Amino acid sequence: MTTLAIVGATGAVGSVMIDIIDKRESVPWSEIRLIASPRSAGKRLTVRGREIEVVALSPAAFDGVDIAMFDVPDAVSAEWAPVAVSRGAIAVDNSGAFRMDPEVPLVVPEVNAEQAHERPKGIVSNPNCTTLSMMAALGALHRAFGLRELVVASYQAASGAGQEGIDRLQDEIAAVAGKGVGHRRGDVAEAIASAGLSAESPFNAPLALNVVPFAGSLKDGGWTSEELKVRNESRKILGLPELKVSATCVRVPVVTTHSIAVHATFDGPVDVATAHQVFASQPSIVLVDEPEAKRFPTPADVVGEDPTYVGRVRQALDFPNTLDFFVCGDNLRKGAALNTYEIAEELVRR
Ligand code: 11C
Repeated sequence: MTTLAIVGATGAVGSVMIDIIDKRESVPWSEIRLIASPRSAGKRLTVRGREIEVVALSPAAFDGVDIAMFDVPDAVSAEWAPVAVSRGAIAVDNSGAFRMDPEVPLVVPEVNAEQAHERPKGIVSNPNCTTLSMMAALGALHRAFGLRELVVASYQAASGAGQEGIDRLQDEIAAVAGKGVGHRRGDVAEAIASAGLSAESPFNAPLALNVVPFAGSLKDGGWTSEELKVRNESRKILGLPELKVSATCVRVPVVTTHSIAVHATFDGPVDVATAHQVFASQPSIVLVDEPEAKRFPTPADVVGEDPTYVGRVRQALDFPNTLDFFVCGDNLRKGAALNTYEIAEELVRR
């Protein structure tokens, strides 16, 4: 008898969690409990053909729960994951509240599944969706070649900023469509303003017909929170506390699926053929790398898919120990709901 709770069940990631549970051939849960803010309590959602009423977040909501998956803002997780633990559950948290806590493992099952079982606080963290988009690929390459340095640039989808981000991008696209803008400085912003959209945007600049080299919040030295998460979380997951990492995080007008251009340097010489073998042997990676046929991964081909897609694998011309490649991963699936659920499956497997 194992009870799974989804905290934040009515949110964008919560909905994907339910979709993942629906599509599993079988699940090990005798009960699935849906928990959300009091505003969403009372809604009825169907999971694996059964209607379940959403209950409000409260200490008693965790009674009898074995594993509670959280997808809520950092402050809500910080308060409520320990409550879930005090009521006997293991919390699997997709917020940033505990990721860098040395007593909380940060887990990507393909890379460090065993760490899910050493959790002094009863909490296991799920990484940021940007870090997660490349972790299956990097973990596999690290095992094969020994990772030494990492330089990445992200191409992040609007849904990384939640439903608000999706709505803003769709509204901006509607505002510029058919207007012939994009030829003159400021004409995209003018079209967006003329359509009556607020000057306050989650992206700090027009995203339609544009790219925005800023994701997250500003931190010391001009870095963004997102860039620091990529650095710190990659180090922790790979068990390489001294790994040299430099990231530039960029928002692009894509609804869902983050992409990353990776420049990864290893302990010794690397070649494309061996890297292809490494990628092809990973069940959670799909290799799409046929440059002559112009076949490579793009977010439009990957959205809604569970695996990480890898392509454009090249041995860097001036860096014998370095591979350049491009990854795409659905930021709501492997980047959030799927990895969280895979951690829950790993926990129950033990
Ligand atoms: C984005 N990666 O694309 C972020 C969203 O730390 O879990 C996820 C933030 C986090 O905006």
